[in-house]
Amino acid sequence: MFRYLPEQASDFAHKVDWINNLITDISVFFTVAIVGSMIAFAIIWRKRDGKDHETPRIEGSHFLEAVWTIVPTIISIYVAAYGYVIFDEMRDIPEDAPTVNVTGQMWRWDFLYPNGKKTTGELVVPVDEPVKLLMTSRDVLHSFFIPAMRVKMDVIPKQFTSLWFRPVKTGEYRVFCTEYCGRDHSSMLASLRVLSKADYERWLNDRSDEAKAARMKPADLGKELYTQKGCNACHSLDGSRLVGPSFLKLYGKEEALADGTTVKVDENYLSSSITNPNAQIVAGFPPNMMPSFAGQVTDDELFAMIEFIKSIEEPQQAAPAAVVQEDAAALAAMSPEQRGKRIYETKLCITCHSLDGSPLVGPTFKGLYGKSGKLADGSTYVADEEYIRNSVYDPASKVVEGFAPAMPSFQGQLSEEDVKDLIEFLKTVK
Ligand code: HEC
Ligand code: HEC
Ligand SMILES: [Cu+2]
Repeated sequence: MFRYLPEQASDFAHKVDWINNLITDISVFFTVAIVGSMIAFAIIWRKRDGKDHETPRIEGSHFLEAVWTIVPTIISIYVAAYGYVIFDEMRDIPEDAPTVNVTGQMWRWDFLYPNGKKTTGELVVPVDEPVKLLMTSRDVLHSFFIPAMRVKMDVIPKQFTSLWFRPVKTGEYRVFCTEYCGRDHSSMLASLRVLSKADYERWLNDRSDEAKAARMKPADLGKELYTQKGCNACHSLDGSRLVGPSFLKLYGKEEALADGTTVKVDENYLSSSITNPNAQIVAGFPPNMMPSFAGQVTDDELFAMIEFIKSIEEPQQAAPAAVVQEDAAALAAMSPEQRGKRIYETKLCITCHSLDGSPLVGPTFKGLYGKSGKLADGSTYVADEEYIRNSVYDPASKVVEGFAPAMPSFQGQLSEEDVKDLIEFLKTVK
């Protein structure tokens, strides 16, 4: 009964589960026994035929008292001792275990292997061999948790903590950050891949990706980073306005800032825009929108991104957004509502429009379709298909009362078909 623990993938797992299941069973047994007799007694000895009966005087029973003291004591000591034995085993790291370095930071996990290979978001280990993780954090407290291995440990800035485990079967498992560390804590995930020894050796010694990155020109690496780090969601390469300004011809220009000053866009300005975006806000753009990349990019990567931005002299086809990248066949197979939902999620509508009724930067989409409302100029409108189409292509022409005209136009970014799909989706958001 009550066997809900995840897959057992390390040799700790069955021991941890055994004691966990024992504690659960004992707790269930005593809960049922105690609460059950309470209820039974309350029914059997309830006040009958409206008469009060005198409560009998009962002297204590040494025998019973001894039983209910000694039995729980033995159980507790057993649980504590067994728990300590397993804990001790978990803390006793085999000397010969190869060490993988783990660094946590909002919101990713980086891994460094004994031969210098690096990965992000994926830990790869061989089966049947002990592996030690030596962990630290670049920013705040995190906690590294692999449920299938039954191990977890705090990850602390400026300090090393460690854990070890021995996987007993190959496969893919989830890794969580299990200590609340900020806004996107829940997406601080990684996967653990356990490979056969031969596959692991082959994987570890395959350094072709790094060699490729090391051979790349900084501007080319910057271009990869532009999509990898998600800058493409907010910055176009063709001059069009997304959430943030386009990178086209940005380098060298006189940029007007929100505080009325201007600044010449040079390497220092670009670098501070990336690592401290709120220090200088571009005129006409919202503050607090761009996440800071301080600590999230290495010096080499920062240099590469600056070189990339400098190279955008001609309009370029921005790297295709997620919707476009998706297999055309898969998109065609979706219903219009599903496609509309994808657009909502991938075209940033989600950052400004909620589905649950709460106002964000823009009004909520909940119950939007068909509702009537008021515009900033005092006139009223009904949110029909034409109105929504117009809001997407020309948001500034009709601004909803109580909201800033902060919505970017999606003219040229969303086709008429896309807008139809979006409307189908909006109809379902009641
Ligand atoms: C969620 C949207 C968003 C993401 C993601 C984003 N930015 Fe921004 N970025 C903005 C906004 C909005 C502004 C304008 C307001 C400001 O200056 O902070 C901006 C401004 C900038 C500027 C100054 C532009 C100018 O015209 O002066 C640079 C440079 C920049 N971002 C680089 C980057 C890089 C590089 C990345 C990826 C590593 C990135 N941004 C990711 C929203 C974003
Ligand atoms: C940067 C924030 C932002 C993004 C991104 C954004 N919007 Fe908006 N949107 C707003 C704001 C602010 C308003 C209210 C002011 C106005 O009407 O222009 C608004 C208004 C609207 C309205 C009218 C709502 C009403 O209650 O009448 C519709 C429809 C709409 N947006 C659709 C979209 C769609 C579809 C997307 C994605 C393709 C999107 N928006 C992306 C900020 C945004
Ligand atoms: Cu975390």
